[in-house]
Amino acid sequence: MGIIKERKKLNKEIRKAKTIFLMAHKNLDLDALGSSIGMYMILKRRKKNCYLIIDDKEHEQGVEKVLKELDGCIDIIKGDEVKEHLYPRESKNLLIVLDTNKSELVQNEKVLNKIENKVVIDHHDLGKGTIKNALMINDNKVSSTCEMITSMIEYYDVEIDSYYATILLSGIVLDTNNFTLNTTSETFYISYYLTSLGASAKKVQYLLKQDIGEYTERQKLMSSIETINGNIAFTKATANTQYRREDLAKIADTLLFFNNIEASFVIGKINKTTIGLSARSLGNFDIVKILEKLGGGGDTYNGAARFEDTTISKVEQKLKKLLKEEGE
Ligand SMILES: [Mn+2]
Repeated sequence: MGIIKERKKLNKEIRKAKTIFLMAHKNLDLDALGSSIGMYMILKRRKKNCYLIIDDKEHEQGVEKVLKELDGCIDIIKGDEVKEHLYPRESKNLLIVLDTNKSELVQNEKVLNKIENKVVIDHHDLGKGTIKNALMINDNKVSSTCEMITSMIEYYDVEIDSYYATILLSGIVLDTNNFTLNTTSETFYISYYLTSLGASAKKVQYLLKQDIGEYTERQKLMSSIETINGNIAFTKATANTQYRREDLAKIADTLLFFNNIEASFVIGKINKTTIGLSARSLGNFDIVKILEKLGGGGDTYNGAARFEDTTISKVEQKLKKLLKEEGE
């Protein structure tokens, strides 16, 4: 397991630092937030000054609930406020980036230049835009960043409150879609471990609860699924509904559950002028190749692209043409 193998290098960075900033990806989800909070707890036990950087203006419901419940327990700052909290000696500051390795995806890209010592802890594939000059702790075989952080907690027997164990578990449940994707024996073991610390499955369910209206909107897309080349599932929204990018991604996740499907593509409007495309793969179909031709990108399992000033059907035509060529 990557993070345990790299623990000495990681510990060296942590030991050197007096003040540590944690930053995950934009549009925080429970894996990003859970792993950040888990890391925060590890660092607090080591008596470090710690700040969690959050610039998102809006949060999805689970994240919103956790942030409300944790109000006051964690030092949260904005990217712009990093300057005020830096330790005077530059080399004594450390930035830990969690649940992404891409510069453009972090909460505040400018922070990357403000702190020289950097560690990235992530489970997504490396690629174009991967943060440079950082200790890279990356394992794309792991279900989630929460799984990585919990491995550290277990290895060092860090005492954590059952509430934090619950948040870490919810990150794993989210990223594995209820233990159906990227789940290994280690994932189950780590989840068992969190449960033994008092993580509550019921509370996880509460954090991951969905909005009925949003669910219904998503189901609409499930009624027009097509298959392409026999192993690719495709669906698209109508032009009069706007979806959040996470919703398109959730539908793409769901499409992978059907027989013979290796990859999925979902198209929908994400704001007035932008069309979003979300793609998923079980790992055998190269979605990145297709997405890059469309101006987007991703990794082995997840990817996306966006299009301005065009229509859903035009994007659909482009995508289908590429997929057909791929199938020939
Ligand atoms: Mn994740």
